[in-house]
Amino acid sequence: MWHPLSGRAAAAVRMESEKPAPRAADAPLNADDDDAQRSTDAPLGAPHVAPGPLSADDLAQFVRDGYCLLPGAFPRDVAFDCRDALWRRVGDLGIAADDPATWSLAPKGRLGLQDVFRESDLGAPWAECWSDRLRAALDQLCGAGRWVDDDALGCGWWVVTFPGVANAPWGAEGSWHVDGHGYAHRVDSREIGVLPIFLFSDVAARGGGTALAPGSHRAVAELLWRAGAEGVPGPRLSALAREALGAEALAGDAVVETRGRAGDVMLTHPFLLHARSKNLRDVDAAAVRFMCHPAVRLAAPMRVADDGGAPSPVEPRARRASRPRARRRRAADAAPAPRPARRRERDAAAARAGPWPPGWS
Ligand SMILES: O=C(O)CCC(=O)C(=O)O
Repeated sequence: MWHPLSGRAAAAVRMESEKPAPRAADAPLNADDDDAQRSTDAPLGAPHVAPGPLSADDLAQFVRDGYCLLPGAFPRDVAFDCRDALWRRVGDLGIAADDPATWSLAPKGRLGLQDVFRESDLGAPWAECWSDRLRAALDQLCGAGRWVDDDALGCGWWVVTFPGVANAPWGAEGSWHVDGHGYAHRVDSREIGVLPIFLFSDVAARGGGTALAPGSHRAVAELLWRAGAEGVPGPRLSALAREALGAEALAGDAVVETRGRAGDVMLTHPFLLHARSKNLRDVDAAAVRFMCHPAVRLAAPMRVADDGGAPSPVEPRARRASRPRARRRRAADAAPAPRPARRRERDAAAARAGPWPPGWS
């Protein structure tokens, strides 16, 4: 059988900011409705979801925090077969599992390998990562038939993190970001519906598991509501989200580490801020962290449920202001006001609103 990792040229080493955008999606719905004041802090609803491996608590956690772990998402021996193949791949760079002295060839103790192994051109072990169990969980999160299950699904964008390089204390090391650097994000974007984080090695505490900012997906949804149809380019969205959340939300105990066993998948919301983290484990080949974060695309734009709606867990919650409140707001806007006072109000409102780009409401 053709082996995907054999005979390749020197590894392309990239970091997440250079990841290619997921395949472009059709133009999304216009989320900018001037008749509605929407907010994403609505109480959590109870979406109708298909039965599957995720429990009601898992689904509630996904809606509330933006992630949940699917243990045993794919077979553990498949994970280790993939890891062995990846060790052979990094062998192209002169890095060997049994020779920690070679690990320093990875700049700053990490490698980003751009290879993507797709079902269409690979057999085992890669295809087996997209197991029935994982697919059933994606049905629960997105709705059956609402995510793109085609032969473009793959495993790739490997981030390998070596122990023995970073210094304590543990924390995020890379920049906090949402994935999807190459397109303008909208609240109903379909380029990424779920971002699964595949574990190909056991990842213990302080072992370099992707750092997650719980609940940040709701802040990002709020930013996207404000942006409306124009959307926000990925890097700008990440910067705005970091600013809106503040440093405290992205440090210390506020941060959650992705931990688990080889074969687990951490299912994350596409709006969740995440970052690389330090691998502070002992120098041991078993502690070298192998993960990948491929995007699962949606088959249709995100739906946004209003009162009484039943979106899937990935879809943003929205709440319409009552019509009387919207009317009051319009009436207040229409009332004449002394110009200087109005200007002062606007300035104060702009200062409260934060560093939005020009044209944002
Ligand atoms: O290596 C990690 O844990 C994070 C990688 C990441 O954020 C990405 O590839 O987008």
